[in-house]
Amino acid sequence: MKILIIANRLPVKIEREEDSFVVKRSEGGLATGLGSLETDAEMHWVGWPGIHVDDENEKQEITEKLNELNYHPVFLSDEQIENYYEGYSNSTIWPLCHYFFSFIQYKAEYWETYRQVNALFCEKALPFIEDDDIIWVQDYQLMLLPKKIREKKPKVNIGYFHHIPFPSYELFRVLPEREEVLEGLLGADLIGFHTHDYMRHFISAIYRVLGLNCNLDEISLKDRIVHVDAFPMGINYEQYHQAPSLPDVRKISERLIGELGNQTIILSVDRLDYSKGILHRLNGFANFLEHHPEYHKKVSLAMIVVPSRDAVDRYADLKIQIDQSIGKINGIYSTLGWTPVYYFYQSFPFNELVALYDIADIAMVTPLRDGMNLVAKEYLASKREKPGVLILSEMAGAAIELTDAIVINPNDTQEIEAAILQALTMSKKEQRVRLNNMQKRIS
Ligand code: GDG
Repeated sequence: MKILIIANRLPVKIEREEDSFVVKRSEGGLATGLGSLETDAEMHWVGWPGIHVDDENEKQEITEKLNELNYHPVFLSDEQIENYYEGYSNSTIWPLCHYFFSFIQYKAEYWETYRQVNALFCEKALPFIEDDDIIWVQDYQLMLLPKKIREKKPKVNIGYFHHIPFPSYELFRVLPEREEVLEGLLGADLIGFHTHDYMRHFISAIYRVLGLNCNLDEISLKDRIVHVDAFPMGINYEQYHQAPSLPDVRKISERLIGELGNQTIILSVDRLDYSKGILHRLNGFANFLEHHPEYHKKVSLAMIVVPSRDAVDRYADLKIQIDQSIGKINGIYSTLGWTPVYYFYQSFPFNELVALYDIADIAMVTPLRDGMNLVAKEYLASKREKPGVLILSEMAGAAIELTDAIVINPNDTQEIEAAILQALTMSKKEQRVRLNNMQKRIS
């Protein structure tokens, strides 16, 4: 028996360096979460290696490199990336599942290519599948895959996990391909979501679109039963909890503290995405600076935005708006010795990221919608001697578990402003109590 994870992306990406290829870790919640999975079973991955190559020899070279790690690449053409990944996945399904109704784009070629690429993943995975294997399909890019695998391998165990929210039926129903998408998912034996709400929405869509009843958490089909359940995704707690005491991380933390002096640091870490509420957060911080001059030169926001999907117009536009908003805040408030917003449009190595978690007094995680949000959990797990405060959006799946955070509505910039003040004035004792409760929960 082996476990075969099939995801849009492999947990590593291939990059061209001079005349060879190098393997690097990919960022993102899916890679982090599944990378921490501990199992004795042999584990394989099937997914896109994050690079476009046409040359068959180069494909062969990459395949051999990845096969050593039990990774099996699915190569996609530029056109497939454009229509399946940037198109149907990220311009149709992503805005739909994150309640950005007016951002949804419907194009026949998006859907056609999505079907074609799901079939391609099936074709590439089949040679590795044996009847007693566990196949674990990941996320919204591959919703048709469970059914496709089931048709070829009726006996195999198939799980599907949806990493993003599943929207209410009233929104889901707008999708022209709603029936085929749901039927695709029902090819799985077990369908998992982060929260009971997403699960409930899915069950209601199954009933309204396909007319199928769900008995508690079971959907009875003609020949088999599909289970649906909520599995709030966690992190490798010990890895994050121990990391700040590693000598290499300590060195970075000490350097940062030396550079920042006794400024209070509010940390924000997201992929570039309109669902993450980055502009609202900046507005909340700008309001805070406007109304609380007593905190000038004392508090800075360290904002990390990890480049993502910038080939999609919406993302490119968002990047411009973020640049402008930060430019405006720094333009108004900066002094020679104080920068209100430290802005990084780049991804950091793990050690630097946990050093930032370690030294940050406050983390602001305020997505407009988020399936779970692992950054919130990582920040809490990394806290040791020095406590910290988490400001968390009620629209993140994580808010269901992390009730000791300062929970806010991310659309309300006044509430964000008030939360910053509450966090800044919270006693260390209260910070410790809240942190302990949440650490207990996530560990
Ligand atoms: C999707 C769903 C759901 C970020 N910046 C750096 C870096 N990261 C890592 C974080 C974290 C991951 O990326 C981000 O995970 P999130 O969960 O916050 O968000 P998404 O990428 O949108 O993930 C989300 C998740 O899937 C899992 O199901 O929680 O709701 O949208 O692990 O640490 N890692 C490094 N440098 C960075 O600069 N090394």
